[in-house]
Amino acid sequence: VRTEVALRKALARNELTLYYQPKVDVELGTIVGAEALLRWQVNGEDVYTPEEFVPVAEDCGLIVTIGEWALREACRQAEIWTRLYRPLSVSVNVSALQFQHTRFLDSLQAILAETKLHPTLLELEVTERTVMEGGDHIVELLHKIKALGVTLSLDDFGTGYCSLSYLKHFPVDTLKIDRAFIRDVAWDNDSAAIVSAVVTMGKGMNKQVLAEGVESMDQATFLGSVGCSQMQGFLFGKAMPAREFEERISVVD
Ligand code: G
Ligand code: G
Ligand code: MN
Ligand code: NA
Repeated sequence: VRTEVALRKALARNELTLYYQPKVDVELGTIVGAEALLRWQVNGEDVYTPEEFVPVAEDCGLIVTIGEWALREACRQAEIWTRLYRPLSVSVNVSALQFQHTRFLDSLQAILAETKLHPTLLELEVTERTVMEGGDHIVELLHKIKALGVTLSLDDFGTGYCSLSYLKHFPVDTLKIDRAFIRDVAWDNDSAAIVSAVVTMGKGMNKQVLAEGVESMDQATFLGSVGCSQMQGFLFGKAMPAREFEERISVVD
């Protein structure tokens, strides 16, 4: 029953929660932030994965409400962690539909004001597809978001269908290299060449580069050797409940 009705009920019953996956900087040797990821749970058990229910929410438009909730919740949480421990950034995935909604910028500003999270500690993750299909006003919107101090990352970088030239036009701060490229990086020459080139390109363009899906030390070592120090993946931690993430940051690491 992956329907709109079921999703609405889930929202009303507070069955949607956010998990947090650590983002680390291996040069600094610390967790620098987290990516907030939606979970639909009943009694602590996942009922549907985000791959299953996010597309449904997108189709019926509920992603606007859900996305706004997730944004507020992630900001609220990051502000608490920053106040209790140290500055930690939070990355929130934003769907195309949510992004294109007329009230997105207003709601973003309202959430920042309400939660008092320093805007530079919020990163919005958009996909190549979202920016490509967004039309001319997307560039303007991205600039307005950046004017608030909020940072932008291109999620699943390299898997979209667009040309590199768009990178010149979209003011994103970070490239998140898709885990499909990281998977084989320790032994496959082509993957290694692509990743190395993306890191060089990103740095040349004054962007941060983060590798997703890092699962092994071999992968992390390779990434370090080509100058990519920001990583996310099972090697450092899966997405976890807020309380568990807080335990990770509250110990000196
Ligand atoms: O958490 P992973 O565990 O399974 O997430 C799967 C996918 O679901 C992610 O790639 C991401 O694109 C999407 N997703 C997770 N959380 C959110 C969210 O808050 N908003 C949107 N739009 N997508 C999300
Ligand atoms: O598309 P997006 O990157 O926003 O979503 C992240 C997805 O990647 C989530 O589904 C998350 O569970 C998954 N993921 C995160 N780290 C790893 C990893 O190290 N290996 C694999 N296979 N998947 C991961
Ligand atoms: Mn993401
Ligand atoms: Na991704």
